[in-house]
Amino acid sequence: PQTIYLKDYTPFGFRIDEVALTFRLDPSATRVISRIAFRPNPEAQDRRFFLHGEKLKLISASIDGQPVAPDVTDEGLTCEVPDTPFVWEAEVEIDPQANTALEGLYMSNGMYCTQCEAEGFRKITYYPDRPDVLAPFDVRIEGEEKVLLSNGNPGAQGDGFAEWHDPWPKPAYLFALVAGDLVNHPGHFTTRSGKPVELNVWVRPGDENKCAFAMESLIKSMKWDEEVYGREYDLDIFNIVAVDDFNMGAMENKGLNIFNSAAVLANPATSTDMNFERIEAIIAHEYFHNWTGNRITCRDWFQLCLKEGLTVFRDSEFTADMRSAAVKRISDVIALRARQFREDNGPLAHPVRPESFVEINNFYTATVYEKGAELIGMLKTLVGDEGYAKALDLYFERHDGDAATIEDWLAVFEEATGRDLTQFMRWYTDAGTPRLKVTDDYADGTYTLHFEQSTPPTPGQTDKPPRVIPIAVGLLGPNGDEVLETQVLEMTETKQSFSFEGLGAKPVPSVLRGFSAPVIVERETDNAERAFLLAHDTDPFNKWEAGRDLARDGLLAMLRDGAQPDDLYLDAVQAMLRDDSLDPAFRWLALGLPSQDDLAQALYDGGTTPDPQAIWEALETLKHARAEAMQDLAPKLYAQYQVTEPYQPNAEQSGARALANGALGLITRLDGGAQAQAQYDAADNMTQQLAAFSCLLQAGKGDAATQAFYDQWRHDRLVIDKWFSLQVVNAAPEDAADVAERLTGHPDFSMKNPNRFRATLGALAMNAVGFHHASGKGYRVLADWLIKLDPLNPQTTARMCSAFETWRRYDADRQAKIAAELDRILAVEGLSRDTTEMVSRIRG
Ligand code: B3K
Ligand code: ZN
Repeated sequence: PQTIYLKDYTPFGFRIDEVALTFRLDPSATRVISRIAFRPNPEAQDRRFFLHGEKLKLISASIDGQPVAPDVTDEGLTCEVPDTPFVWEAEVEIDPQANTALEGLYMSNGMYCTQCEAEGFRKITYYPDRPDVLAPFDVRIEGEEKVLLSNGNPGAQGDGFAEWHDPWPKPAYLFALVAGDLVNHPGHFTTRSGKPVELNVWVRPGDENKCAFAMESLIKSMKWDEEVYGREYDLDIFNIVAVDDFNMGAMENKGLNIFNSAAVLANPATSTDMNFERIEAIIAHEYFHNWTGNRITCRDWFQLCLKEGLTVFRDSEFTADMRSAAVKRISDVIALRARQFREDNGPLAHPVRPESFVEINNFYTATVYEKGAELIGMLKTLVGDEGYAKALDLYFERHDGDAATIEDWLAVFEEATGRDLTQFMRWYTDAGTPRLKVTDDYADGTYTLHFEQSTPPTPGQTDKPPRVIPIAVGLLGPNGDEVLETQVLEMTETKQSFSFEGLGAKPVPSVLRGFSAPVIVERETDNAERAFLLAHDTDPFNKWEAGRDLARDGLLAMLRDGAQPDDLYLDAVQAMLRDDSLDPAFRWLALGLPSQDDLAQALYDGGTTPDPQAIWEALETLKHARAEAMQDLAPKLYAQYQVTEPYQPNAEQSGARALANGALGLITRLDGGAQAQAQYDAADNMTQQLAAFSCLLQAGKGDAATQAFYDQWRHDRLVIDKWFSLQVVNAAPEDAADVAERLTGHPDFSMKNPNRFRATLGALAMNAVGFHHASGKGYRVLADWLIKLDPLNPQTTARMCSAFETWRRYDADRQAKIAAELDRILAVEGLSRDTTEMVSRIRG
């Protein structure tokens, strides 16, 4: 397969003034008729007329009305064209029903839908399928379906057809079409300049009662983007559609966002608090793309973080405003460490702006998205709120309608704030997670913090010059009072020291407050200091972090030296749980323990080969010790945080439920599941029901609930996904692979539905101890199913290969077993480009 390089970018030889598309829908033989007005691009050297096209049957083509016979390959076509403006017309035939890759035009439960980002439009018709070619689109859909949707504003509609006009020039990846017998949940919004906008959430009949929350979230997002970023919506209508078979969460097509039904449908009976929060965030994310992604798009796919990093940052600000900022920050960092640090410290490490790729779909990663968002957060910290607002205004003003680059993005910050961001660019170009060593000293009232940064080599990059790191620091006096409020230190050198004068005693430092940079802090400290910070730090992130470090170091001591659970940790966590002045959601987060994967990485970094079984046992031992230490406290918390008001998926209620369910976990370890069964039987919302079900499964008392749950919910695909997933995630270490394999034989299992596939096989990878079971069964079952899925759906297959990305950490036996599975996958004849690239990179 061919590698594409950033350095080879050249503009397309032509510009497009207008695109007109007609779709004659048919499940197995849809006709797509295109009429495209091209003219030579004065800024391009290369005038070769190449149009992408894959899996298309070309029926006819003409230029200015004269039939032509282009040279057609598997990837597209070339043709002689005039050097003056001309009109290209073509008719192609495609087969949506046979499209199991879920890219291009496909069918899901009888409805037509599309997914074009990144390079799916070329499976719809011949086109320069690249993000820097922008055009207004006119679309006519002919079909029997009741609802026929595309981008932009509605035009003529009649029996069996509908027309749409999108006035905003857009790249083909933002094209969308939906046709089906759908029903809508309507809504309405008036923009701040008084423009009315019609809103709809379109679903299959039967799902009407799961739309209200998405609509509320959309309206909140529209308002927030006006108030915080000054961005108004720009069409007469905004449609959201729920689709069952979808490779990812959702897609920001102009005026017609398409969502995985799991990322939009919700009601209290079927969705958990976490589902609601995620839906609110994804609705916001896709909506925010209207400006950061659609009005200003990317010049090429290497610039993906330009839209994704910024939009993730914007949606996290939105959630912080709608809910608790501290809880959102902590949750984001937990996720960043679990997914991005894992990626950045393994064979798949790549820069936030990669320099090459084989299959772009493999680069929709935690690095591009979540680390990309961290970079925006650092920029904001470095230039301040006002500088950030000025830079963003300039960005929207200058680049509206453009396909822009990271250079353009940084230039607006430089101009708006007068700062030189040359060194900051390294965050975009250099892969790897910096380590930040911290030491300190104190003499004669002066306290000094010494920092040293270094970044381990990553694939293809050995040299890692120092980066600019914003380090937010506060100091606490010996009595716990803050003696220095948060200050941002700007580290630019490999080694750098910062002094603070006039201190009466040696302070305790609170370093990297709010997780001000995506780095790993290395500081030799003791548990007493951590307990002190946990009790006194005013920064909620670092307060949480102190508790997390205590737990982690205690677990590492258990694993390395056979230590007992640490009393200091047990006391500290109880003190915190008892502190009613703290947000329940925060306390629930502080009750959380490092994951098996976190511990494996920490051991590996410290030079010890992690043993997955031992890690799991240490966690079990600690969880049991906690349950015993808290046998009085847990039932009290459980009772205190029962929500008696009618269910609301808001931050306040969900925090209370999370804490009560955390307490239920502790109780279950001692009562064998009695309380969990009682909660299961009484539950009137999915949050309570699912938490109880999990506890029962963990206690080995889940058989009755497993049957009851299935009988109750068999009609609801999204709930049954949870049923598949929980059984695998909570299976005992030696059973996990068998449970997953058994469930693949269940009549409700389907390889064609990515949600169900992930709920079963993705869940196996989430059960770390089960996946890494010494027998190698976990590896084998996953590899078997990836091999089966690849010919149907390469994109989802390739993504799921990352389950193997940490393989080099483990012992020789496990490494050999994983290597054999990776080789078995690579040896498959006709393996997709997506999976070939992923597995080769992982294998190294
Ligand atoms: N932009 C899409 C992701 C497209 C993924 C293509 N493999 C959703 C989002 O980030 O909002
Ligand atoms: Zn996005």
